[in-house]
Amino acid sequence: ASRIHLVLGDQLTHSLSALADAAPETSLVLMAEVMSEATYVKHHKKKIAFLFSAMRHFAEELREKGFQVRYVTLDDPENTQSLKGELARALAESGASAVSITECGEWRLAEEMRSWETDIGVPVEIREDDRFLSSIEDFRTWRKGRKQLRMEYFYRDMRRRHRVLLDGEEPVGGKWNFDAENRKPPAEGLKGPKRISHAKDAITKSVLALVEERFVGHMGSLDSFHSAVTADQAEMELQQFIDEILPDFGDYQDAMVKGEPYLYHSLISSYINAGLLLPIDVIRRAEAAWFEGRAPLNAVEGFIRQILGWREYVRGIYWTEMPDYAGLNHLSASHPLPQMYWTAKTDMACMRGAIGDTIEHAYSHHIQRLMVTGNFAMLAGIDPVEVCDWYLAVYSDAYEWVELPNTLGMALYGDGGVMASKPYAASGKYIDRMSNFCGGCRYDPKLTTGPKACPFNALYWDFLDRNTEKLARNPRLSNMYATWRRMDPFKQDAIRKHAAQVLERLDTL
Ligand code: FAD
Ligand code: DLZ
Ligand code: SF4
Repeated sequence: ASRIHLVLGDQLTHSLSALADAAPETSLVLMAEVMSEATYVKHHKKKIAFLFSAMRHFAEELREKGFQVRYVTLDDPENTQSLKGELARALAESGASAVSITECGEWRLAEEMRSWETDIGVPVEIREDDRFLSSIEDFRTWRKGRKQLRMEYFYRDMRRRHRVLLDGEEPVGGKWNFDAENRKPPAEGLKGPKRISHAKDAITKSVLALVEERFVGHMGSLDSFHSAVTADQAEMELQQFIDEILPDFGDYQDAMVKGEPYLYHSLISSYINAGLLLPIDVIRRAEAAWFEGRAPLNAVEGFIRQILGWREYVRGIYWTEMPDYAGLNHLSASHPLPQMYWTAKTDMACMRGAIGDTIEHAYSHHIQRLMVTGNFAMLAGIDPVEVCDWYLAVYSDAYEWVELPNTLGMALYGDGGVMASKPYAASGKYIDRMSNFCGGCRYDPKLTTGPKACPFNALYWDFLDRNTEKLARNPRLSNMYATWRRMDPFKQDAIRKHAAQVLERLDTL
């Protein structure tokens, strides 16, 4: 072969730019399972199993299309356990003299790749990842000269640029954003539809055995693994979502129900992020459901905004803010991450639910990530590096380009407002309204002090109080600060004392 085309674990797309000029006669496609990628954080077992099985299936598909594929398994005795090592070895053994790669999703690896050409001594061509709908350069241009970045304006531009849900130049339905309709609390007894569970084939079974053996001590269990591992299987789930679930996506987007990890969410983030589904295809399918009258606009617009808006926006923020971004700690938060994040052992029913779902499924939906585990970490002042490492490890859809802005920026306000116009801080009252967790909790969302008080409540006021200097000037918080200032000083004092006690016993809540 004369050229090596490297395909990373989250690049499992046949139209990938690295493969654009691949030809069976002259090309060698390289894929490698390596410890350096599998352990830079302690990824959840289900995340590693999903990715390795999907990688192996993708390699099979390439072989069926006639390509030569060099696939290095994790337990191959010759495996150098790093991508650079595997590339160097493949070059030496194949005699190839050039390399094609699609730009990768994490700064850490992108930095490393910059030196490969010199280190290995052959031309390494790094191509744009055109699976995204905005290139990094487009985003850089978009943000240039803007003092405050807001997703909403980026999103409108993207709607126009890709002509999504448009009527001429105007948004269908007369509004760009129907979010106000998407905040319904859960109705009594709300249950999500039953989801597809994929059978495990021989490839998946051998991956599960490998992961069980090699990743002892990583979060999770593989017993209930049922994920899609091919594009066809991911497509089945997308089809079910569009037909049966999307119509209710909008109404219950922010709702949380005990024992219902999925509700009306699509569960496709790991598939899109790994390349099994293309974002533009997903968007067109949802759009068609509205045009054909199969789903209401608040659901379809809300769903499309997550993919065409938020997903592209956070990626743009990541690549235009890194590398400094990862070190920001605007609120000087420094507590260690409480043990409950690894064990789900806590009397706080909402935290137990959200973390329990995470341990079981390597998934929890957006509002649980943002308003339960994220909100708690922000209010308690947990060190953002520890929080970000946790999110990067435990979700099967987690890659730093998407995890970091969501965690550091959106959930923790650690970037001081690059991502969000105010901290998403909320007390137990919000969780009580949007979920059914509080009914089964040892704590009471209506109490702020005393042994039964919901820990979120005192922490909420204490968070505002502690951060007065940094936050009180934010006009979107002025009502909350006014309420705090009007509060009886004795009550304020009791809240501060209770918050201090809560912070002392974060590991026994
Ligand atoms: P749905 O609710 O069905 O949404 C549809 C799709 O929209 C998702 O599949 C996803 O591709 C996209 N999307 C939705 N919200 C976002 C968002 N805020 N940013 C980017 N894309 C979005 N998402 C990840 O893909 N990887 C992560 O590592 C990740 N970490 C997060 C950490 C925190 C603290 C928070 C608050 C959010 C994080 N998200 C992350 C965003 C979001 O929570 C997940 O994309 C979503 O929960 C995935 O589930 P779903 O496919 O059922 O999504
Ligand atoms: C996440 C991951 C894991 C667990 N393992 C591998 C692997 O063994 N080989 C590989 O090519 N990619 C893996 N990945 C995905 C990479 O970490 C991902 O491509 C980079 O983080 C850039 O997004
Ligand atoms: Fe969570 Fe507080 Fe409600 Fe308990 S009372 S479930 S801790 S919000």
